[in-house]
Amino acid sequence: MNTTILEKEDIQELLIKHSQPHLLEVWASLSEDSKDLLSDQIAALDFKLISELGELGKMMGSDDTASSILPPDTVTLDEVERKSDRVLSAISRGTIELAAGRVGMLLVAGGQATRLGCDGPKGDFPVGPVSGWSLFEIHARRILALNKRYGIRTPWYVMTSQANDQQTKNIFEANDNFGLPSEDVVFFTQKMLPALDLAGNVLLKDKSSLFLAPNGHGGSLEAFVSSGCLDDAKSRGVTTLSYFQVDNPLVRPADPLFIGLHCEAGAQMSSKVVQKSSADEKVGVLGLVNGKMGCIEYSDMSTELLNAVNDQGSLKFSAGNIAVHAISIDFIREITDGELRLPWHVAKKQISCLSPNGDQALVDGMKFETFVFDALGLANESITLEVDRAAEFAPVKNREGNDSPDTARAQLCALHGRWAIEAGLTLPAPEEGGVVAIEIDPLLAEDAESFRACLPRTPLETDDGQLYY
Ligand code: UD2
Repeated sequence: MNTTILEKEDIQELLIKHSQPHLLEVWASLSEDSKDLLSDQIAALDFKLISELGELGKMMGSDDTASSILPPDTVTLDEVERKSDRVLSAISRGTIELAAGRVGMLLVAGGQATRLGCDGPKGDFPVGPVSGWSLFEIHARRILALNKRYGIRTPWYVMTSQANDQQTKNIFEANDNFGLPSEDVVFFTQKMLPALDLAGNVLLKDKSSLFLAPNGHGGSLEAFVSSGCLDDAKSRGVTTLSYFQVDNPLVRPADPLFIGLHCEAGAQMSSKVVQKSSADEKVGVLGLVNGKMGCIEYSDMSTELLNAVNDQGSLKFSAGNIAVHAISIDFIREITDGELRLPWHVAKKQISCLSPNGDQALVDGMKFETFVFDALGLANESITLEVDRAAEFAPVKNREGNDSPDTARAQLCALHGRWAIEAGLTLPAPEEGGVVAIEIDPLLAEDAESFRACLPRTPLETDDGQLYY
């Protein structure tokens, strides 16, 4: 877009009015083309919000919200394994909701995968231990399986950010949407926000662009509505969204029990949790914060709170958030009607940007995000379901070590190996590192029971008496 001379004068006025003088200094030294590029970005800024965020960042000290947290009321793994009446009834309700096509999928994939350090979108990262399938492909195969199971067409809403939108679309296109009809894969983008220095000045990435970062996965709710996805979902008869993150290859977005519990309770937003593996595991914990359901991020918890124990001597705050939610469509409409005000979270970090003296440098700065789990506090009803970590949570966060592609692959192999053994199969010898390379296609089975059911009833016998299928 070409900015007219008048518009450029407006931009200068705007910058003076909103006390961003450093941008003016850069402005004076720019070529006309660079001015065009930068002025488009400046014109799109919400200066009122930027000034609020700058003030918030300056005030931010240690967070004390966590002092009034209580453990949530949870549907425990024990109850699920006992198959209580509530659990059985929820499974049949969830099956009805899924089979009727009333559940849509919402994937958040707008993050920057900084810790994993991959170039493109995280979803393109190969994690299938045998297949080499990417995270996107594994998720897609689960949705394909759901469609196949019930003869339905499930819409998959994929949230990207400006930083990875085109790349993500290219990957889906190059892979024929992983077998899903293109009309059923709907992309939408979240908003971006400028990063600020500690004094509240907008940072520049380079001379002709601002340093912009995605506004957090809390931005998915507003963007889902403003992009038209909510209307699209309604027109397809979707009443519940199954929300999940791109980084967990074991996520079960079409879990009848979870969907059923949520619907039977008339809940607006529900969550799955796992028992935290240790006090310092980097997951948020679900809890009642000042009487309302919420999630306290690990970085916001004091050491005392992280290590607090209950009467039985185990971790008091152990409901680890795996970022899987069921969200009702009407709830999203209701909370976004008017301005959705989720609390801002400030991350103070060193940001590689254009320093005031015009060099590329690391500057102490602030990024701002909202988190989707803060909407839990707006729900009148919310279910928290505890699930088996080994079966449903293998996050890919870091390049190596904990929560890395290697640990996720090993966990997939271990889980699928267990399904195979439970179905009476004999596993091949483990490879180096003790991992048996085995992977079960989500299109074939979603758990041990469905895997057993898809095998032929009678095993065959080899000459030496071994059974095989
Ligand atoms: C998140 C949770 C944490 C725990 C953990 C489980 C937050 C703040 N914390 O930790 O409590 O549940 O996950 O795995 O969420 N994303 C966007 N847009 C954004 C930012 C993130 O789409 O602006 C997506 C991102 O692509 C990813 C997900 O949100 O799929 C999580 O982001 P993260 O990796 O930054 O969150 P993390 O690991 O700190």
